[in-house]
Amino acid sequence: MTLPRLSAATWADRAARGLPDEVRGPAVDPATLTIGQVHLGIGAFHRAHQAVCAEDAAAATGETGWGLLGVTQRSARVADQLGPQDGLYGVLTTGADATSLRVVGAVRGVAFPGRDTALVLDTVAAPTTHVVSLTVTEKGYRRAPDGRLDTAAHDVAADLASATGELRHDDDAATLTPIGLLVRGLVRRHRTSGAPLTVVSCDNLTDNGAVLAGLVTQALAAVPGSDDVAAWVASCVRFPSSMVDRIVPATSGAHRAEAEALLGLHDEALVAGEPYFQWVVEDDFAGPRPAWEHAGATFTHDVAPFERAKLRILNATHSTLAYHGALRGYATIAEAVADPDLEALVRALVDEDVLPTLVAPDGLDLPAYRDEVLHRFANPRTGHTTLQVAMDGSQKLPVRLLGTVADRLAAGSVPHAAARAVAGWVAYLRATTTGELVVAGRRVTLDDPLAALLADAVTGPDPTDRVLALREVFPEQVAASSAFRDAVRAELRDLTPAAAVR
Ligand code: CS2
Repeated sequence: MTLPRLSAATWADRAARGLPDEVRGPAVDPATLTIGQVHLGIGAFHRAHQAVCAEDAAAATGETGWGLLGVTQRSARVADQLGPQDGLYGVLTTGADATSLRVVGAVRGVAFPGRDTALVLDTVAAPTTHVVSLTVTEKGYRRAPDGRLDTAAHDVAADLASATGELRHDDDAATLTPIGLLVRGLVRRHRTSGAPLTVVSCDNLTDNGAVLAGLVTQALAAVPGSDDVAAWVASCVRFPSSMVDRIVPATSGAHRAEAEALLGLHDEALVAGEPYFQWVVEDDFAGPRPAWEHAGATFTHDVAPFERAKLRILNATHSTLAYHGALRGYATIAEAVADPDLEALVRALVDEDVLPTLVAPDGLDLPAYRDEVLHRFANPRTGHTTLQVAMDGSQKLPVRLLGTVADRLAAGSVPHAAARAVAGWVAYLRATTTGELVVAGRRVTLDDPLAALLADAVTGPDPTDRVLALREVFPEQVAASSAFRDAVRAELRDLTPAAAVR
């Protein structure tokens, strides 16, 4: 039987007929919300995290001015999913023992820059918009190996030209990158309302606020005639850091079946996530801000210790389980962490290599946090695949793992567990390049923006030196350590998929 599609009308009808205990609707009437925040990168993570928080905060405070305009980056797919559903979508929360579904209505519009550039820029510029937030993934920031904006890349260069056009009111120029879109939106805001604005990065980067501020400054420095805009950004635009946490896998057929059974409606925009939610935000806003603290977020003056603990404990062990797990043929993170060898490896990584590099944020017991993270990974109902976490390793490893390596080397220690984690990535690169890695019956190919470079580096005997010499990935002090290279080489010797599968 084909179910009716979720929309404002079908939802109202469904709610009128009575809902099971596990299902609830929007916390506020979506029709009452007006847009006060633009979100760049409206993927599954945003819909399961910041959008839920926005809605709960609106419900708690009665403030109706914080509805969201979501912007997709790559394709119009999310716009096509949410448009016919009046912006409504379900969030399926898959706890170890209980499942629930809530329909969220905080997203009041979805735009695709290829189609709706003017709408996005006008909304960023509108004085009623106070916040722009981003989840565009590590690679979305378009940084060169030196960490600065990659102005030599053709899409970044095209966006700088488009920002130059914006100064001259050239409304037809397209934008290709999230940073380009943001910069162009800032140019328009400066020349129209000039109202203060807060830009919140929600990506897994160290000091994400400062990184984003730096990229915007570098972009404007490359746009002739934008000095006034740069001065306005420096004085009227804030870039607080934030640490976000919720495990949100790609929505699967099983999630869809479960949601449809609960809701009785078909939802093209469904997302799924674990029950855990955390958002630590630097309290540094240029103008009004949403009261996210009423919806589970924490405001603080120093996000750095939370961010560092999360990246170095959660994300580093996640990636380690992804590569080593995939090499052992495990399809999910839950299966990988249930393997005693792999659990021992990630515990050693945290205890021996990561913890010595961290200062616990106030009120956080780091060993307890480690245990909680591994417990979350073990939830078999999350369904997060090793291959999803394994993608984009060249962008993720420097942030989550190689800072630990650099700090341990600087302290005079060779981080052996981290070397084993890195060797897992190199073995994964090798096995995906030769085509010998098969997970869940499927041959795995490498999903990484630097795939060609990485494939080249792992081809031939003894790839360790060539991979560690990639300045796009490994910082100088790590690449220069012969002790670390030797440790990775030694670990790599035992790591082939064939040998690893039990
Ligand atoms: C994961 C993260 O895909 C990945 O690389 O490590 O997306 C992780 O699930 C989130 O950061 C959890 O908050």
